[in-house]
Amino acid sequence: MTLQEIVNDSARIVFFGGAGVSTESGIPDFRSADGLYSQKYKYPPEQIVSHTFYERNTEEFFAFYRDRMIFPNAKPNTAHIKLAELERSGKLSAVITQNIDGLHQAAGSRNVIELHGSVHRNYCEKCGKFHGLDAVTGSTGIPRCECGGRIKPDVVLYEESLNGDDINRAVNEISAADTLIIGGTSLVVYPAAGFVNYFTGKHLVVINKSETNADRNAELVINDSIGKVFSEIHTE
Ligand code: CNA
Repeated sequence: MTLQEIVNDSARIVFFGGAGVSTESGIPDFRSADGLYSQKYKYPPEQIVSHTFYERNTEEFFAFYRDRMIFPNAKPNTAHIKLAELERSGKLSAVITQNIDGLHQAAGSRNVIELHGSVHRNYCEKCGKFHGLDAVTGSTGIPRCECGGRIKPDVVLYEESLNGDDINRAVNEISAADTLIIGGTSLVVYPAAGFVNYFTGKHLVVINKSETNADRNAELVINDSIGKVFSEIHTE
């Protein structure tokens, strides 16, 4: 079956995605050749985005975070827009993303499970008050709350655990899906990557530029740009 035929045959699609969904919006991923992991920093990026690094080198964490992880001007691309259309047409029940950029909501998707949090939510470690993205973009050094506390982005760093409600929602959505489309993810970051194993539905599709662990179980594997692939999908 083609992707279009699979979409036509589905009533409850779940999309599970990662950083590759947003590269066509100008946000670099981690593991592509031009991704953050192949760029040179004083510390390896995977170390910088860890809880230990955040605690020990907070200023350097924020320098990297502001420079390489926040893209306030990025716009949703065709993949984000088509996924929102599929939800509106009643075919798609949830988008589960490892991304922190908020572009699915910007495109109009409503049921979005952000397994790794969002750059748009930030909270004071002292008084708990929530702040928007401007608390980070509009400050220098370590962002501070009015109360003097440190403001931490509500994103899941390496060594930190995922939110339990998000895990339950993701597992429930994937278990209830008739079609799971995995796209733009290397599928190597756990526990998120393991959630796709809860799928027991009809059609498993992978759309990713490079190989993934899910390929061998998939009915259809498309090694192409996700924006291009989604631009060819018609919603009914
Ligand atoms: P990753 O490990 O960087 O993998 C991305 C995958 O997408 C790779 O396999 C690429 O081949 C593939 N890819 C890249 N561009 C495209 C494209 N246009 N079309 C199809 N495939 C493409 O990223 P994962 O999401 O798997 O890793 C998980 C990390 C990355 C999560 O914790 C994220 O929070 C984190 N991250 C998020 C963002 C964001 O929010 N936009 C950006 C960078 C990193």
